[in-house]
Amino acid sequence: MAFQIEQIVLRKIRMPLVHFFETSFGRTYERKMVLVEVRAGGVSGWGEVTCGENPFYNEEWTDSAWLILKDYVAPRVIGHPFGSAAEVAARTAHIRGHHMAQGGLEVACWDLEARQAGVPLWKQIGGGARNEIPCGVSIGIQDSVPQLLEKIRVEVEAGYQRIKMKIKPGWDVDVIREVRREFPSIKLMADANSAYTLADIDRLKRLDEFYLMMIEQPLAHDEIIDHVPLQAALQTPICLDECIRTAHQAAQAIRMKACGIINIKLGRVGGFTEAKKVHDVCQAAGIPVWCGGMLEAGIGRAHNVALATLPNFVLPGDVSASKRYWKQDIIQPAVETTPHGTIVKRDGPGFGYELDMDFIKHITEQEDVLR
Ligand code: OSB
Ligand code: MG
Repeated sequence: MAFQIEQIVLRKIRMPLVHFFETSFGRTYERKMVLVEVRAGGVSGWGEVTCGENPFYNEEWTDSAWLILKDYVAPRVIGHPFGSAAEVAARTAHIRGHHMAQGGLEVACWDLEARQAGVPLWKQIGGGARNEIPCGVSIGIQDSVPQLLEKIRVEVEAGYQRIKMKIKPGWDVDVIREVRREFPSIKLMADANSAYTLADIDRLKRLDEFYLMMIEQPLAHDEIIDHVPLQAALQTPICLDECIRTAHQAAQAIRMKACGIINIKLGRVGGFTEAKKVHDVCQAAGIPVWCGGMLEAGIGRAHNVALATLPNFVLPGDVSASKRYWKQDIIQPAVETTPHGTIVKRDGPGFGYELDMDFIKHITEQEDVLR
């Protein structure tokens, strides 16, 4: 459906996390996020930029995303006659990197298009293969093993279908052994966020005895090639996250046998158009995918739910209930899970939740209306 963006409103919001979240690259206590509202013909579409507060997961951070959107993305898209949301990514593809900034705008355009058509976002992107998406949780590095075991117990009892634990050198083999002793039959995986190198191959091989579903991004954030010899040496499938930013890279990684699974994050690949391409490449090659998370607020979470209704999202993802991260979310109702660890897709127009505009205004630290 054709549209022409008249205005873009950027809002920088700040939200404290219920509990700090620690990965191999650091601790996060609160999120600073950019919300993107695109306005056309009296309808608004919404997106959320998923980058971190610092350039530690990838090169982007909240303030870089703000500048990229204001100075490079907005001028290229405002007033441009788009035939459909599927054309938006190509319009900003000359910008090197900064996929999360570009993606924040791109997903807002899909939401806009779905709202203009009066259909749910999952339908607009070609999803709807399942009514409920299977959910797992990502549990950060804790101060102690008993704390980790307690967190896992809470999430297993809440019904989540798989547990992902963050690892780094020194918080890996011995900790996973304790987890396995306590929880011998849960679906368990580990995410290293690039904390190892090929020199650690013997240490990583020791993880095979814990029959993990997968090990996520063990090697460098921009490294595909070194994962090839590592995957050949491991029984456990490698899942790539950070280093897959395009469908082309997904195809290369699969061809080289660098991984057995791919985590798709909307922001990391620049939005729905590229995410669908990654999905299709993986599906054609028989590589299962799941939907990753970036500690999103409600808009990003709702977009992830829509994405995970595409057919090849067969593994439980990192999309979980709002309350695990937020005392109050920016959407209503908050994202909730069923007792069997799923989230039911929404059937209203667009991403299917209401925005809590009063709360959004309350937590907005900066706002810019671009025309
Ligand atoms: O690597 O998947 C990751 C959070 C921030 C940055 C990177 C990652 C994560 C998570 C959290 O694992 C997933 C979630 O949003 O629940
Ligand atoms: Mg990851």
